[in-house]
Amino acid sequence: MQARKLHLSKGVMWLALAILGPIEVHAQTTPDTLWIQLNEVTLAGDTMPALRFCPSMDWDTVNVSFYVNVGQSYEVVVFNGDSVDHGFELGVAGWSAVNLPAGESTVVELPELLEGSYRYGLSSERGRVLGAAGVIVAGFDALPHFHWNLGDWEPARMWGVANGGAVDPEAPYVPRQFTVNDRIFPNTLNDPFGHVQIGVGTSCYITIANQGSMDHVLHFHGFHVEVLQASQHPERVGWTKDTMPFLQGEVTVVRLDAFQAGMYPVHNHNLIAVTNAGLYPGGMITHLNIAP
Ligand SMILES: [Cu+2]
Repeated sequence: MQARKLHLSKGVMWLALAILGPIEVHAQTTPDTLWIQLNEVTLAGDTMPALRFCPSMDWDTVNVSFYVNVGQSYEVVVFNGDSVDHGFELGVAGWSAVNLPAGESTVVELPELLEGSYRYGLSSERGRVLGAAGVIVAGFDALPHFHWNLGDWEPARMWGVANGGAVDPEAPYVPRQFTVNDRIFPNTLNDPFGHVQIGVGTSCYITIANQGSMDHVLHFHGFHVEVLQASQHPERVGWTKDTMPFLQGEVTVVRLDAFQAGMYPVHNHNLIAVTNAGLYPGGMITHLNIAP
């Protein structure tokens, strides 16, 4: 049973590794508090302003994604560490953004959810462009469950927004960095939540959330996966495919049945998105590592 392990601090994790052997961590249990923090990230030489939902007061470059139980509501405290007000957004019908005043903690009541994966984030342009967004997974916990938050980043546009500007809708959008869970390849292979590592003859779920400002398309090598959820393409549920597009904001859940061992890439089919600042290979690439 690999899903639903507690998030552990690095020190505790290493201690646990020394005593118990490897622990697989795929997502966090429901947090009591989310900390919105403003800082900077550097990817392949580009330094950019960044907003993240962090699991503690400490800055973290990776947004929190977490599990909830199906049909259970939760109160989560959201601290807005940014200098401007934000709204807490959740990708469920009828949700209206919860106001998060700057510098304050606000209790957000997460509703009872049906089995599925849901995008959460900030409602403002600043919040979206600076990348504060993750997923909440309800159910789908009978198998290991990995997640891929897809992101695209144009540093000049981000600095403009961070300094109080607005995105020019007429300006061409030319991102230089492309991420899975806020990491570029090959660092995607160091991601316990995103790097699929399971044994041959076993299965897992993968949540794929397009958190970016453009549409994306992924190609799986080695396997066709079954679509269990596609928030903007309900007709795809039940399809078995190796290539799939994801509209902006779309959240998809697939099931992978690992019938053969080996190392198989999954990559963006748009070749600019498999580069780091123009250099190939990079960006939105991860691997399916299926142990014999
Ligand atoms: Cu391919």
